[in-house]
Amino acid sequence: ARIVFSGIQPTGIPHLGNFLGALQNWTKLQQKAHREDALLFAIVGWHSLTLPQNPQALQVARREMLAALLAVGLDPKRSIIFHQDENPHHTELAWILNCITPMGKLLRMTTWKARLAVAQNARHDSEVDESELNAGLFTYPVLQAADILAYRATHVPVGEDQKQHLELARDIAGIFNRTFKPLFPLPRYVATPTRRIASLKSPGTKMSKSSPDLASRILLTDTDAQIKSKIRGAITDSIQGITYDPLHRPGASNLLTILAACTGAEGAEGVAEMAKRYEDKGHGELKADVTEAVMELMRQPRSEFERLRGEIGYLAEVARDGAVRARERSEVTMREVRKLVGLV
Ligand code: AQP
Repeated sequence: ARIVFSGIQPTGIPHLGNFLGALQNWTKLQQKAHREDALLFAIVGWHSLTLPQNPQALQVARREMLAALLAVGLDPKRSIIFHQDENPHHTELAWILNCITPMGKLLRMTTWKARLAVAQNARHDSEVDESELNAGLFTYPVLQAADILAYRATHVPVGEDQKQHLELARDIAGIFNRTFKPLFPLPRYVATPTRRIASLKSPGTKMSKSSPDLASRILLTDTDAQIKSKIRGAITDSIQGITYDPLHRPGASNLLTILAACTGAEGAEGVAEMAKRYEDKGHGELKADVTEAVMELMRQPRSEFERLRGEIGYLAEVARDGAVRARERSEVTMREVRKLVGLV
């Protein structure tokens, strides 16, 4: 049987990138799962604290992310949907794993290096060094490894931006297994069929919840009019015709990726096929079709989300039940871990 685990940070309303790169895939996995498979989807509040959060906003975002997971079709009867921060086993295991993880491996994480670059840009100062970043950012991937290993997950569906973290989780599992006793299966990366979705405004970077430019992302809550205006304003280029060339034509290529993903034309082949269809067409036509496809895809989850976000009592109930079921499972792992490291 497979044990599937994935997570998302409660850092705001999910966007089209989260939807195509993660959430939609989770729902598909749930549909395809065998009866004996376990599925766990966590809202990872502790991870979100690695960047400054407004406490009131975080409280709302946490609840709304749960509403979003239900709105895209995750079923609390089938999947364990829970708040990471309501299961202390994650931090307990993270500490133990911290103590066997070489610093050198963490220093090589591209997310860590990227955060450093962000800090340098924000301060216009290339002299800013790692010592000024918080330690949580540095050990972020260890907490992520603990999230996965606490359930002895076998399959982890995440966007390709998370692949390096998953490789680290496998490394850490291997170190634990060799140091103590084989306990953790090496979790496998389950690739999303969709390539990373880029920002509509700076298509060289990924679409992100935390970008200050609201026009750079399409939110689950956007109305048809907002979707239309954001796609109309997406940065493209002035080259005639459409080709898929992410390096030289990132904007147009991103629109092709979105269109392919929204219409179920999966993987590189789907995008190539889409590119062929538009080779003699203009950006205007491509944008109009992308708009239609995105509106169509988001319609149902958006209305479900709008309905659920006010159901505070129901959401609390789902969270409570999810946390109990998650803790039951991770307790089994933690009993073994404590015994193996000598903490009994
Ligand atoms: N642009 C993207 N394209 C495809 N997949 C994406 N994911 C995120 N951005 C894209 C996938 O969404 C899942 C949850 O991500 P997360 O909440 O852990 O945060 P993140 O990866 O850091 O994404 P954001 O939206 O950019 O959030 P902030 O701005 O808060 O950091 C992951 O599976 C991720 O791969």
